[in-house]
Amino acid sequence: MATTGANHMQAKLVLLGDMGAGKSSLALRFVKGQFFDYQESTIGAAFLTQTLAVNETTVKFEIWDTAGQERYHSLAPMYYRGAAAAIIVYDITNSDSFGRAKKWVQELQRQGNPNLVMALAGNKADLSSKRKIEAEEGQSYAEENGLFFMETSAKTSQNVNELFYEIARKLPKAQPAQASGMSLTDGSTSRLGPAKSTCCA
Ligand SMILES: Nc1nc2c(ncn2[C@@H]2O[C@H](COP(=O)(O)OP(=O)(O)OP(=O)(O)O)[C@@H](O)[C@H]2O)c(=O)[nH]1
Ligand SMILES: [Mg+2]
Repeated sequence: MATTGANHMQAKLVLLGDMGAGKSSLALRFVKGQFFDYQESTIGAAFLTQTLAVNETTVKFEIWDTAGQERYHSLAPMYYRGAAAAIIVYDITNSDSFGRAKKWVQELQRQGNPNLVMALAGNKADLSSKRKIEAEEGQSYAEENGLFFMETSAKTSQNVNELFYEIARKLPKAQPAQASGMSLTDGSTSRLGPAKSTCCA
């Protein structure tokens, strides 16, 4: 089919959240379709890219996977400054990580970028027997603060692609093609076939 009218956009996206919440695992699942039970804690930050096709638009995500350890906190503004989107990640089995997520939301709100698309991800949804934070709690916090919410699992892939697609759909478009409808289908399967991926972490 003709590609006339296709738009291409780049979007800087930052992953923020407590150490161990699963930021790197979500990025790795999304970009490479991989998961490691023993994912190393990030030092500084890692950079990855992934391109998605949504409607008539191709979105290249430039993903900054930040380090959650407190000693790296002061670096965070370098990564969220100028970002089009932020995913704030907590671990549903860890109440402290939910508290830390709220702190990140507040910090981003203080930056006052009204166009920032913010998502709250309650990760490790596969560990339901160890759950400390109910989905309703994440959902209502997100609603009160203008974020959208999903529970995810980097381990099982649950909602990982969906999270990034939803962000892509919410990004302000220079030329909106259609109101809705993704070009890739079946959100229940793990492989949606992203257009291209690179990683230089
Ligand atoms: N069961 C389960 N384990 C997960 C999931 N996501 C991440 N993990 C595990 O949780 C641990 C921490 O994951 P990371 O992705 O390194 O977390 P992080 O947020 O990047 O941590 P920092 O880089 O230290 O900020 C690793 O052992 C992962 O295997 C998930 O969805 N389910
Ligand atoms: Mg990490």
